[in-house]
Amino acid sequence: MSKNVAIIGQTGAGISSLVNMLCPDANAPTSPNATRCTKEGKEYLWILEDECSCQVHDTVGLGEPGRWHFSFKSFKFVRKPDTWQLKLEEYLKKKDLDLLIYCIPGDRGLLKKSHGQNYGKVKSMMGSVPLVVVVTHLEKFKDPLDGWWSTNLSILRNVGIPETTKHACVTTLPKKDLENGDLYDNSREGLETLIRGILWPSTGHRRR
Ligand SMILES: Nc1nc2c(ncn2[C@@H]2O[C@H](COP(=O)(O)OP(=O)(O)OP(=O)(O)O)[C@@H](O)[C@H]2O)c(=O)[nH]1
Ligand SMILES: [Mg+2]
Repeated sequence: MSKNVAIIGQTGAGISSLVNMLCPDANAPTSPNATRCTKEGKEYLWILEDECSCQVHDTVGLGEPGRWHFSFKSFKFVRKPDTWQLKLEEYLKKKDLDLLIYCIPGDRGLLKKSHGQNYGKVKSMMGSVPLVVVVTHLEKFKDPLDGWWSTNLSILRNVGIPETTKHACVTTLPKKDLENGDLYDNSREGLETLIRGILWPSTGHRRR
């Protein structure tokens, strides 16, 4: 029943924080600095109830999409991949992945076109692996966190993430940093429900 799940996204989206939420013993390094923190992919074990387990992969974050240049090979304009994209691709291709979780920040002003462009890149890079979205940075969202998605459909459309994408809406801040600890528990549960629904559909959803 062991599976491989990679957490991916643009640098700073909360990739490593999400790993720590799923695997509380992981202690994957996180940082508020402007410079990137995770420079190599690394896997951590997540043991769920009922003997399910996962290798959860913390990965290098993607940068802004590279510049356009004309490729004489394909005879069209293409974006030059940045070194972090190449590094991520190399890491992911070596793993036998069952699921990709793409993090985007949902806080006002943080979600940009580049998040959608990178989503498109990952989709074409890893086409056959299921790809879901986790919206992070939602601790200030007033309604139930799940409501973020339906409230922001026009923004999702604008950045190019299909509204039908399977998703969870969360905060990945540690419980100790939240005034309302329920937000942490709800976020964790929402994540587990999303992941279980794809990896082990027969084990039943714990919520919704
Ligand atoms: N407010 C808020 N901050 C968050 C959330 N998730 C992560 N952060 C903060 O954002 C910063 C970056 O988080 P990381 O988990 O290191 O992000 P990352 O995507 O792994 O970034 P790199 O490894 O640098 O590419 C840290 O200071 C986190 O505490 C969230 O849901 N809400
Ligand atoms: Mg990181």
